[in-house]
Amino acid sequence: MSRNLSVAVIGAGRMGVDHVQRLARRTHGAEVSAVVDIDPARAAAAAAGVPGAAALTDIRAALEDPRTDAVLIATPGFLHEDALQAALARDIPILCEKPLTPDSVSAWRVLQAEEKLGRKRIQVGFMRRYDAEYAHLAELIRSGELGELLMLHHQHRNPATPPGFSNEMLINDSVVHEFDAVRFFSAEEITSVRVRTGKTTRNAPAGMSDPQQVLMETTSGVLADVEIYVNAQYGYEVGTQAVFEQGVVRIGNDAGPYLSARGRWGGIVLPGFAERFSAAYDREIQSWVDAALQGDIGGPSAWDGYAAAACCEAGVEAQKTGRTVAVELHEKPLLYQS
Ligand code: ISE
Repeated sequence: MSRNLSVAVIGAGRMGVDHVQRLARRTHGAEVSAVVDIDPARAAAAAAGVPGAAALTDIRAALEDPRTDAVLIATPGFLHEDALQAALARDIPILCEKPLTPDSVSAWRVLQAEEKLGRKRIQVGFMRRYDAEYAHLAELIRSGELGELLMLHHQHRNPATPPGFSNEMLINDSVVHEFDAVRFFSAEEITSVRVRTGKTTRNAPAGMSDPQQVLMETTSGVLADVEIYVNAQYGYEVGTQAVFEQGVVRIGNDAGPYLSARGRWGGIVLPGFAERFSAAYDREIQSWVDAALQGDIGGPSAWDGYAAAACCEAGVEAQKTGRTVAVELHEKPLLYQS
């Protein structure tokens, strides 16, 4: 394909608007063919000022447009399956914001539809894999330079949560990133999840336990724990300590620059995920466009999205019961074994 990849962005909420600007202004080889949203005013506002971008209210109109080469799905997770099935029917490249779908059963239906095409078409929006520190840690693990990976300690702190954010969303919307991170770092499946709740911050909404501790184990016995704290107040901080046979690696502390002034010193803490992972989102979308222009797809696959959905289901059950819950997965289809 000599020309730009012409992308229809589905969903004009916060992530959709962000991706429209990213594709139009910061991604080489891409342009926006349409912005689709059920609210015509939101679609028009998101498409405004973007050359060639039509404002539509129906994904099928975007898919029927011969200009559309690919779709980026940024609607709420419960709308993903319909959009994915429609885009797979067009057999075009798809970037689907996490989650692939909200549950493993619907995720498995999407995998079966993709498998029928005989090739991968879906990349799932686990953008942390494109964070420079995450990529460096993954390379260190693969190199074996520090011996075997033994444990992973994650801190995932949000300053506050939007209205309606629930206990379940701590798992499905937030810890889903650590489920993917542990699978990415260990290159293994997660076999069990346990969730512990304890003393709760007064800054959490009624009924929410915050912070929570999520414990997981992988196929070879790597132990991972996540402090998920979504009303931490002070800022947005996502860090990981990886423990090896011959060393420990720490990533995610926004060092700054360190400032010494007015009798104080310290680094900076960013206000939110959009700032902390801005470069990762850019790399993620550039990587997806580059691959799509070559007729390929890389990055987190629909299998990764399905496995994360299964981990979330186990996590929510563990959160509700206090028990350690096994993660149940189908056998991995051949398409996803390479
Ligand atoms: C949010 O939806 C995200 O995806 C952020 O990356 C994550 O840090 C946050 O906890 C989620 O609520």
